[in-house]
Amino acid sequence: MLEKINHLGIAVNSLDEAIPFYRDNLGMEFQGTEEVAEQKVKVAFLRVGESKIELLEPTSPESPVAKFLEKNGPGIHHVAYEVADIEAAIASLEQEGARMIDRTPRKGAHGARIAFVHPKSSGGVLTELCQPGH
Ligand code: CMX
Repeated sequence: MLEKINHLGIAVNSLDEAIPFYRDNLGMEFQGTEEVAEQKVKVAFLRVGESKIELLEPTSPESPVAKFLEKNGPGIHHVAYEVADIEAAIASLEQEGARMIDRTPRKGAHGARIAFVHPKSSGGVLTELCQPGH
């Protein structure tokens, strides 16, 4: 069902302050920024091998990432697994009893279709299914 890790999401207070560490100190390839209105975040992608790091800055106090930062401070927010058929992956997880936050896919960055599994049913790790848009 899962093809690979597509990206790790990392919550940050400011993209401008966080990007230089990943791009300049760690030497990752900066791929640009994008606002994901539906998720109330601005994101930056940095490539590492076949995976990516997604830095997440909230654009509103109601953003799930703003709540996360308030409670935990900056740090790893979610793990995103790539799937070829997101509807099938959601159906399979639900059949196994997982609690989906999104029972139908939403729009993510780069035209991807995404759906989150609730951290309460995935061992405390917010888990994203991600079907690339290309
Ligand atoms: N990882 C692990 N646990 C998390 C978490 C995270 N990222 N975010 C929240 N939780 C935990 C909380 O710690 C809390 O646990 P306790 O009850 O033990 O204290 C529980 O989940 C409920 O959290 P909450 O702070 O009360 O927040 P909400 O219930 O309002 O929302 C969640 C939690 C996961 C349902 C919500 O953040 C959500 O819907 N997330 C999915 C969407 C999202 O995160 N979008 C941003 C990224 C978008 C992108 O990548 O494009």
